[in-house]
Amino acid sequence: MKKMILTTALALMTATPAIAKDYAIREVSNIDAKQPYYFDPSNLTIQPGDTVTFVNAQDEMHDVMFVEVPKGVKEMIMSPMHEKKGDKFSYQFTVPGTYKFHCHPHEKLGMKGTLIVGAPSKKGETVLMDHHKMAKIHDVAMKNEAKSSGDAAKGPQGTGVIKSVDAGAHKIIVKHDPIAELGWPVMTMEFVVDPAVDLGSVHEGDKIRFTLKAKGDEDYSITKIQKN
Ligand SMILES: [Cu+2]
Repeated sequence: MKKMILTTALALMTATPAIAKDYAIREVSNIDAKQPYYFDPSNLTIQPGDTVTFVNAQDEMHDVMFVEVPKGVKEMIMSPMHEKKGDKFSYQFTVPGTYKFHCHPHEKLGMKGTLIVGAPSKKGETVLMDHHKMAKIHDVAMKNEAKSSGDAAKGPQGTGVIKSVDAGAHKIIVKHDPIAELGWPVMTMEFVVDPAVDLGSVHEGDKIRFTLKAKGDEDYSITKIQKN
């Protein structure tokens, strides 16, 4: 009898497609609290096809980076830096499993969370998408390049599409293709652009080819942009 009910329930579930839902996770700063920086909620379970929007709750620097994801996820999921209240980043999750994320500026202060899509991943079913590791791969690549060519100024190159241009801050957001040299998968990232590059001639939607320069440990600025 129990089995029959279950079968009926399953049949109903497949006959009626679930309606995709939208969820919000707030990026909270509350310096008076015991835990001054946190995601609210920091643990959330959703269903495949649902969308989560990360929203900055105040004028404060936060971002979200997914550092462990189910194996079927082929891209790095990360937001640009949020600075203003209301800055947000949305992503639709289709691959079931366990996702772990943190805020890069406040990682060491415990600003992190876990998202379950459908059901949790079993051991060995997730992969690390570690930006720190990527930065190390890059450092090695840069050193090797400097050694072999004697020209450290010529940085890694990428291609992508401009998502937005902030001429005032001289920054752009680019959805770039994989950059093998840096071990980067497809990502949407914000980059500071060198003052010498004219941002007046590039616009949202432009396909570009760009050159990167390491700036600190894990940061990169764009030194050259060409339309592709
Ligand atoms: Cu943060």
